[in-house]
Parts: sequence; structure tokens; C-alpha cells
Amino acid sequence: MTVTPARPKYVGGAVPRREDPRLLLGRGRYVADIALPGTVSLAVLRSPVPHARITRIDTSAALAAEGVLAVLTFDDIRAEVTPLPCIDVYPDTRPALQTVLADGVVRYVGEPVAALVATDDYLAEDALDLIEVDYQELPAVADLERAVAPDAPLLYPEFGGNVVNTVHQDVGDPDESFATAEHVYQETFTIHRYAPVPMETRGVVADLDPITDRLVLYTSTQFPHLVRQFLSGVLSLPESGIRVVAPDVGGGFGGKCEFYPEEVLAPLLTRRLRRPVKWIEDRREHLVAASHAREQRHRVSAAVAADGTVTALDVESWTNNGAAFCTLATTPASISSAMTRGPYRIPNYRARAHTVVTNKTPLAVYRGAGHPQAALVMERMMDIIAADLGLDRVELRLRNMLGPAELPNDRGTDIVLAGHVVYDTGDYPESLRRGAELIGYPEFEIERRAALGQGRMLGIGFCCFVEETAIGPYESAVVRVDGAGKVTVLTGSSPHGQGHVTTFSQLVADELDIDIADVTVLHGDTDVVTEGVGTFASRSGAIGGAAARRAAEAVKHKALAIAGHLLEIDPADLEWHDGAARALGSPDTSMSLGQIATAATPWNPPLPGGMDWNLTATYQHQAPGIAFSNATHAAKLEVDPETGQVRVLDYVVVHDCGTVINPMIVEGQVHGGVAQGLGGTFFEELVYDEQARPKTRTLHDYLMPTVGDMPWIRTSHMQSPTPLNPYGIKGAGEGGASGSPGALVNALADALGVTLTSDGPWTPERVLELLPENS
Ligand code: MCN
Repeated sequence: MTVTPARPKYVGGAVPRREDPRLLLGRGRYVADIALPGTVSLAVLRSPVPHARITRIDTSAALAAEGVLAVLTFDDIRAEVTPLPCIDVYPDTRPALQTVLADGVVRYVGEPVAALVATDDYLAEDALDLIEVDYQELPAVADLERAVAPDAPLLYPEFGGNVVNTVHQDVGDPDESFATAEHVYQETFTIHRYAPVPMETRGVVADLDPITDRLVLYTSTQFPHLVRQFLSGVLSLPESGIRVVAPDVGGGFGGKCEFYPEEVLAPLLTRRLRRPVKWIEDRREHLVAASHAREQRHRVSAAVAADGTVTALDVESWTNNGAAFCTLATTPASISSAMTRGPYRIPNYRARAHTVVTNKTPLAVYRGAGHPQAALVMERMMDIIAADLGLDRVELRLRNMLGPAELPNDRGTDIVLAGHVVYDTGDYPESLRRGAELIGYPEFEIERRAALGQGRMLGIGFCCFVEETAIGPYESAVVRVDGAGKVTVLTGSSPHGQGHVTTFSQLVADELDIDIADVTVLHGDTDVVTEGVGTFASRSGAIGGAAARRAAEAVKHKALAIAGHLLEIDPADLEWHDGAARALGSPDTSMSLGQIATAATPWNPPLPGGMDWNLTATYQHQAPGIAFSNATHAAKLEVDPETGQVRVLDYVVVHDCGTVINPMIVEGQVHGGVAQGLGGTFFEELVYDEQARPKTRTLHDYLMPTVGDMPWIRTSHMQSPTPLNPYGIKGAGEGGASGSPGALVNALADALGVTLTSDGPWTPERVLELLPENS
């Protein structure tokens, strides 16, 4: 069949985000906006202490209070629920699974102890105070080092220790390299605890469908299909009896890629009360009850030859998991241990990555999920080695970097759930060279000296990294054409800010050679899109987008076959042009998508046997491997030696996510990620005291960056298509967050002329302490 390929019109173009007008005009519909008649309010009583045995709970006074309809403790639901699942366990993981409500012991401040439903929010919150709980406090542990000490308080005495998982990565023979190395460098890096903090907190509304009596759960999640599966498991309820809807979701950043107790409590209560039950997390709850992120410690040794070649790396790391497993618990340790070497050859590598339980809030994935920590550690080491050897830091990196001719490159490491690490495509040295050029590195020493003369301290920092994206196992899509020639795309991806409606429309419109306005993209409702995986790990453009485009391609082939039959032309003599099948050499003989779709509906002359009565196609795109994006971040900043204030003067990201569907959306993704890395580096910190009591309980204490703190970010796109999907797309959603902490901390160290082994947050007070005259 000769088909003239449709000329790409939309892919590669900065198509304005189709979802924005509705959201910007305040017409978004979030869980909190869902107001079903007869809705009652759920409130959750949370542990005020970090570690305790519950010796008594008395709910009688609360039950008697005005408006209260139900109160649940774990004893009330024990027979109905299993623990919450964790899906990234290794064979020897000790499963620190969380129960829906505390089962006799609380292990962190914020842990749900009881659930209460009343006729409105105020009555529910007030009645929580009437639940009497006696806590017999137990010794608590917050700090990683303390948690692994032999005499540490144990969270799960049955495990015999607080280390609940260890990931092993072994490549080559590091011992031999260390024995013969000219130089050995050792550092210990600490990465502090901060959190995604999306604009919309979590929330759920549970209801029973009045016609089918099925459970309906509206939830602010990144993966409604997995919520359906997990809920089915925890409640022993068939998936056919559950519908999960993710309406507009105001950001998730990994924090909503978790299955939480409230997503079980509301369904349990709606089944008991036969009324819609609603819970909207407040910001205080969010800071102790939604997943935290990042906190790790890395002890790193590097074996280095005289010319700066890094021959081996040995990393032992500890992740502060908090008190119990989230849905994704070992992933941060797994990713950081598999990816620490980034773009560098380093032929010999050993990592031991321990996940450790403490009495802090459970920790899970947050944009980058282990990459920001890995990149910070590796890139600090590069600067430390370069400084010691008197080598230029860009030159040292280039000497160790894999070149494009060395790809694909099997790294010998593995990532839980994702698979074996084989870098596919990229030009890492060119990325760094371009980043150095754009940030003005060649002339920087002149600029630095001139600034110093005026009492200003300038620094430049680089962070080069490779990032796991586009993981499987699959994503689904259905493309349907109606009689008006309009196209509906159903996707199993579940966007929450990433702009899938726009980018998936671009892919489908190009494939069918139609106007983008004729494409509608639906997502986030398991009754509308029956199969799907969800949006995380920067997978949706590559996997969900590929599925959508493949389904559109299948629809096009179906349309050509039907048109061939109706026009009595061999489909091989038809071409696809401008949304229509037309005869080769006779452009006036054609059928539009709408005409073809209409012909495939009942009451029209029958189609030959074997042809579907519809213009619909389903496609499941399966990822044959991981697509690896890469980037160079380069930051230039200024430290005010009087106040310790840091101002980022210039920021460059050279980003390679394969074929770019929409450069404006990719840039937006990069900007958002950089804002989060900047927040973690200079502002955000979840502070605990030694007894694991949280001290940052409101946004008054937990400082976040605002637009005034952001530098102007310049993004330069490189495009190394991956062979792992037909369109060459890799992931773009996390790169901004993965590279920014490393670049900013390196720039700060450069400005101050000190060795930094912590990612901050570098508040003005802490920066002042580092100044030579104060240290
Ligand atoms: N894209 C593109 N060209 C590419 C790759 C991607 O135009 N080569 C587009 C995609 O089509 C999509 C967007 O860029 O519209 C992001 O794509 P992708 O990298 O596939 O990431 P996902 O869509 O799977 O989103 C997940 C990713 C993650 S893991 C986090 S965390 C994150 C992020 O996206 N959380 C976000 N970006 C976020 N953005 C917002 N606004 N809110 C969040 O919570």
C-alpha cells in the first residue's frame, strides 16, 4: 500500500496548552469541588506522638457528639482490610507495611488512629477532640545514623533492626581499582528531607453508584487504575465493583503516586453509611501525613588515576524511609544506587543502598526519585576531585564521560520495577560543552575577579546526569472517530499538570492529518478508560503518547480499508491526505474520516465480513526497555557576604528528551523542576527534633520559593531519539528537579571556595557561617 505520510504539523511545535484556558479561568474541577447531595465529612485523628503503644481508645463521647455519624478504629475494620500495599519490594525486603489505621502502635506523628464522620467539616473536626486515646510512649528515633546504631529503638522488633532493605549493585572489580589507584577520595554527603507540596492537597470523595451500587472513588491521584487495583486488594472487593475517578489534579510530583489510608477509609465509611463521604486534607495534615522525600546519606569513595580518570566508585547509602512503607518505598534507594555514575564511564562500581525505618513520616518518590541525590553526590565528587588535582572541572568531566559512540551502554545495574540499565542514546559531552558555553564559563574567571573587586562573590556550578524515564510495563489508548469526523482519545495516562491533552492531541492530529481542535483527549476515569497504568517516572509522553499515536495509526489503516471497499479501489491505490482517504492520482475521489466513520455504523450497507462496525482502535504500547534522558544544568549565582543571601543570576539547562513533542511544554516542565530543586537547596526543610517530633507544621515554618526567587531559565534542546518507541520520545517531566540541586550546590561551593557535603537548605544564616571570616 502506498500511503503518502502526512506532513507533521504539530509535533515539534510550541502548541499552546489546550487545557489552560479552563484552568486559568477557574473552571477546573478538583476533588474539593465535587459536591454530591447528602455528602458527609470525614476527619482523621492522627497520632500526636512519634512512637507509642495505644493502651486505650474510647470513642463513646465522640459518637454522642452533635452530627457525628460514625467513628472507626482499627478494631472496627480489622476483619475487612489488609495492610496497604508496597509494590517495589525485593525478595529479602522486610515489609514495614502500614495498616489503614494504627494497629495498637503508632510510629510517626500524623499516623491515622481513628476516622470520624459527621454531617459537616466543623462538627467532624470538633468531635475528633472527644476521642480519648491513651498512649504509652516508646523511645523514638529520627536520625539515620542513630537508627542504624546497635542500641537504636526498634520500630519493628520482629525485624531485629531498622534496616528493612538493601539494594546491591556490583559492576567490575572496585577492590582492584582501589588497591592500585593513585588517588582515593572519600566524602560523606547528607541530603535533607523535603516534600512535593503540590498546590492542591490530597482529597477523596467516596460514593455508591445509585444504579449499580458500585463503589465510586474520586481521588486526587496520579494513577487511578492502580488505586482501583489496590483498593480491590485491600477491601477484597472485585475491581468490577469499583470506579475510580481522578478529576483535575493540582499537581502531585510523586506524592500522589501513592495509595493512602484515606483512600480506604472513605470507601469503608460510605459503604457503612450509604452516603457520600468526603475528606479534604488541610495543609497541616499534608505536612505530616502525605509522603515526604529525598532524605539520604551517602558515603562515597572514588578511585582516581593521575590524569583524573575515575576508575572505581564505592557508595554506601542510607535512605530515611520514615515509619512505614509507602506504595513506592525502595525506589529512591534503588534509583540512586543504580544511577550514581551518571554519564561517566567509571568501569568498576559497588553500591549498597539501605532503606532504614525511623519515626518520621513515610518517605517515597518525589520528582526525580533518587536521581537528584545521585546527581548531587556524583557532581560534588567531580568538583572535589578536579579541585584537588588542579584540573578544570569541565575537562575532568569530559575525560570521564561516555561519548555517543559508546552508546548503547550496559551499565550493569538494575532499577526496581523498571529493569536493567542500558543507556540508549545521547551526546553527553556535547551537552556539557554547550552548557558551559551558554553559561559563559570560558570567560567566567575574568567576571569573577571583577566582581570580587566590588565585594561580590560569584560562582558557577554544573550538574550532568542521565535519567531513567519512560518505564513500562505499558500504557493503553483507544482512538475513536465519530460520524462528524471528530476524534476521541482515551488514555490510561493520568495527567496532573503535564499537558497531555495538548501533546497527545499533537501526536494524534499529525497521524491523522487533521486539525488539533478535532481531537478530544479523555483520561482519569476507570469506567471511561478501562485499562491504564498512570503518570509517573516521566513515562507518559513516550509510553502513553506512543500508544495514542499507534491507535490513531491503526484507525487510519482501518479507514483506508473501509474507504477502499466503498470506493471500490484497492486500498493500495489510496493515500491518506488532510484527514481523508483519496485515490492516488485522482484527488477528487476521496472519503473523509467522518464519511468513513458514518459508513461503519449500523443501518448502512453492510461492510464485508471481518470488517469492524466502527472506526475505533485500541493499542497497548509496551516499553521494551528504559529510555534514558540526559541534561546539563549550569547555574551562576551570587552570594551577598553581608547577609548570606544567594541570588541565582543565570541558569541554563541543556536538555535531551529525544524527539520533542512540544518544546514549550518541555520548557515548562524544566522550569517547574528547577523551582523545586531551588526550593530544596535554599528554602525547604522538614525539620524534626531528636525525638522525631516534627517542627515544620505549617507553611509558615516550611518556606517555599516564589516567583521572585526564580532565575530566568534558558533551555537548550538536544534531541537524541530513542529506538525504544517508534517516535523517539523520552521523558521530560523530572529533569528540571534532578539536576538543579547538584548545579546550585556546586555553584555555591564555587562562590564560597569551600567543600560542601550537604544539599542544604542553604539559608542565609548557614551561608554566613561558611564565609571564611566566620568559619
Ligand atoms: N513531552 C514532550 N516531549 C518529550 C517528552 C515529553 O513534549 N520528548 C511532554 C509530554 O507529552 C507531557 C510532558 O512533556 O505533556 C511531560 O511528559 P513526561 O516526561 O512523559 O512525564 P509524564 O507526563 O509522565 O509526567 C510525570 C512527571 C513526573 S514523574 C513528575 S513527578 C511530575 C512531572 O511529570 N509531576 C508534575 N511534571 C509535573 N508537572 C506538573 N505541572 N505537576 C506535577 O505534579
